[in-house]
Amino acid sequence: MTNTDSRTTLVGVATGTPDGGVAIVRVSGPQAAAVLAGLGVDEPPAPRRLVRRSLALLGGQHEDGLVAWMPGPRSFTGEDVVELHVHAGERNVRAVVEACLSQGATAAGAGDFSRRAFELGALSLDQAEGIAAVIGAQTDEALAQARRLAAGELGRGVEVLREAVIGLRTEVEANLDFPEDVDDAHVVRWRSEVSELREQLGRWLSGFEAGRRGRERARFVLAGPPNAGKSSLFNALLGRRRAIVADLPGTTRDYVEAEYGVGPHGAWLVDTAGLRGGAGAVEAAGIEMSREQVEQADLVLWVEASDAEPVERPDLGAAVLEVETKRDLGTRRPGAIGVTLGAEGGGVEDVEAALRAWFARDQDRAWIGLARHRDRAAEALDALGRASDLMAEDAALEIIAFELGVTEARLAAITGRTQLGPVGDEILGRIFSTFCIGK
Ligand SMILES: Nc1nc2c(ncn2[C@@H]2O[C@H](COP(=O)(O)OP(=O)(O)OP(=O)(O)O)[C@@H](O)[C@H]2O)c(=O)[nH]1
Ligand SMILES: [Mg+2]
Repeated sequence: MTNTDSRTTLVGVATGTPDGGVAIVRVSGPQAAAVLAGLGVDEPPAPRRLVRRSLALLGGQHEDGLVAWMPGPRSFTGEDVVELHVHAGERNVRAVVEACLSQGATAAGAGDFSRRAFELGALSLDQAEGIAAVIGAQTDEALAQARRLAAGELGRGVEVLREAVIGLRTEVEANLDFPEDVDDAHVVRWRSEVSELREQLGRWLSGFEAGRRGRERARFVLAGPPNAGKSSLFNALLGRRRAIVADLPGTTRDYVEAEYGVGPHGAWLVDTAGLRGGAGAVEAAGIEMSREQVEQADLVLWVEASDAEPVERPDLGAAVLEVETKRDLGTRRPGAIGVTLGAEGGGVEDVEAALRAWFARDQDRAWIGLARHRDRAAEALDALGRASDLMAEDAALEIIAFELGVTEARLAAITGRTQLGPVGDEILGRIFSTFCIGK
């Protein structure tokens, strides 16, 4: 029997922080009450109440814990669930898990509980992915998007669209027997519905990158000629002395990176060696690294000092924010964000505001779909495009209905509300194996 077989009863540690005071051991499956009885708690407590019980472990040991009984289907997995709240600590938790195993439970693998929840219909696939994203979130914005996903926001939108496709397909199919009687007005309406659906899907897809940028850490790379004040600006943005500042051109050699928060967003701020020709071997190696960093940047902060000879800016590829440092010594590029670093400083807050604006610029288009959702949505859009072309060509209704069926299946794959063949099983395995054990 595998862990995904619903006849087994799983046991796993559900709590995430190793340094907490309490750990929760979760038991889920048809034998959950029997496992609990095996620990000396003959009667499950009243549902969804935490009650104190003494748990009989192996070797005559006892653990004083809290027990929650959540009979299916009103539980996380949809099955009978017992949660044991016990003292944390690796050895203690292992002793409790071993006691459950000795009562016939099976050790849960990564994502097994969530997979059960999905298979029993307690969670849709996109919601399960949202839970994994909540656990993996590295920034506040990533967490906010993950919570929306886990709450079913994406899935609900997809279902509305899928219902519309099903409705359309049903109408087309209803006319299969008498295609010669299809009213032109019908076809016109079908075409306009398809075009609305395509627009909606297109909007989602065009918002994917904005959503991704919002939740992932952006790379902001400081680049420019030597001695421009890049490291000074880097330190000023971070609010601490992280990189060496000196009036010697060529001070920074290795690039320096640090985590940098912009409101709810996360970023990496990267300071690089000043770009110039004719440098010695070591500095040249640093310059090579600078170029690599610039290539990977989401945004380059191009830094030049107001008192230096203008340099030809290389092609930077990414979006560029122009910054002019040493404004206390003059102004040469009025269009750039002016900064003066040091005691009489100013302008750093303008750079910060520009970085906030960089994140904010596309937040209203942001879509919370993950890469897998984007891929299925793109396939749905393709199929819908083919349906639309076929309608325009007055093609046979069968093949129009077929493409609408493909559209529907691709949308259904997002929420997982679809027939699961062997391929579906493999995909589910891939998704749930990225979860942590106990989820
Ligand atoms: N007057 C003035 N001097 C500044 C300002 N910002 C930086 N400096 C000075 O300019 C010199 C170079 O600063 P860095 O921050 O090390 O410059 P960098 O661009 O990192 O230089 P490299 O690492 O060599 O590429 C230092 O002596 C700084 O104190 C400023 O706004 N005004
Ligand atoms: Mg430097």
